[in-house]
Amino acid sequence: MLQKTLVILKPDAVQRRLIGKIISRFEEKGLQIVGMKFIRMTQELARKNYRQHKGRDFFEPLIRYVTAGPVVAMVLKGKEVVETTRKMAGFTFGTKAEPGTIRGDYATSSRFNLVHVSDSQEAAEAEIDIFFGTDEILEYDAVDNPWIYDMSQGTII
Ligand code: FUP
Repeated sequence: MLQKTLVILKPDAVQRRLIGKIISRFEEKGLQIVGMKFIRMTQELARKNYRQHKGRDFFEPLIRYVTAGPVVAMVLKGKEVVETTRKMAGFTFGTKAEPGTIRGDYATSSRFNLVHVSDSQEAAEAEIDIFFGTDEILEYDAVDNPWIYDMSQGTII
């Protein structure tokens, strides 16, 4: 069974012209893009997506950051995709993120950290609903999946 998660390439990723590199990492890992849009995050979307942080001292600066320019919102599909994409993003703060992760390789700030990635399956489902209508998720056969996973026994290994 394959899961879905929400990934957002934040305004610093767009401004620093890193979106191609970041998307390539997810593609090369074998994850499937089933939704993607280039949008300006509205105050309403930002406040909804980060509602769990309301009241924290970094909440308003965070909202200013993610609404400051266009973002790429994506729905990625894959085996244990929430865990995989969290690992690929790396620790929240750039200086603490492991090299080899997106933040570890490209971020130094404790706020401007390039990507948002849902942190649980429940959060992923709720966040996908915030940014995507059901008609904007495109389910299609990934023809290379039988070589990304061993699907020969009816399960996805
Ligand atoms: P993450 O799941 O790694 O994106 O991190 P959090 O959900 O804890 O935080 C969401 C965003 O708030 C981070 F991406 C950056 C911002 N943030 C701060 O600006 N300061 C903090 O101390 C913690 C988070």
